[in-house]
Amino acid sequence: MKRTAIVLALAALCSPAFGAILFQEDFESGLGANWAIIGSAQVVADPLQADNALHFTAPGSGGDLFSTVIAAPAGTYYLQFDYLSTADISFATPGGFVGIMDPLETWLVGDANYAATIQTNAVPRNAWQHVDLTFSTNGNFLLKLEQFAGSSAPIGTAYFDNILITTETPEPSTMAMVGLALAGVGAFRQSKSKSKANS
Ligand SMILES: [Ca+2]
Ligand SMILES: [Ca+2]
Repeated sequence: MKRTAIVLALAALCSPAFGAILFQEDFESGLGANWAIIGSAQVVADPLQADNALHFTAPGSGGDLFSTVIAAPAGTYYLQFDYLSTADISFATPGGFVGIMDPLETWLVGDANYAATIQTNAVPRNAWQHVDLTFSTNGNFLLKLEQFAGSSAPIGTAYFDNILITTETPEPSTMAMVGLALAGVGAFRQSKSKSKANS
């Protein structure tokens, strides 16, 4: 029994699942209940795929599209989304920025000052790219997106799709695993010697 319990505990620690979904948006139902302030954001036909995506019809600064409150205890979470610039490569900065407010403003994705970069001349054009990062929040937060007013690309050429925020699944800590294993071996030996004494 003890061995089974240890195996189950280790399996739970090693689970590759993303954990709980906090926020999910594929823009197939317009800008519905997920969004509190819409600004210049519009859902349009994905220029490369047979579904819908998001773009902006006016430059933003400080955020253009704001989500409703995403309930979350303080901690670290995963953000992933797809990003496309249809601006010609001669426009050095394609414009996409993504941030949170918890309630303080933190830009997570943008130019080289942020955790992930989608605002440089190295961003591929006319191809969706997957962006994926971890971030921390002090508690409940809003997600916000824009095509930055300071970028060089023509407005409307920065697209977003398939936004997903999930709870972090921590890597199994080696020390925790060693501790569990030792505790399990100890318990197993104890019950073995008890059953010997009883026989
Ligand atoms: Ca979509
Ligand atoms: Ca798409």
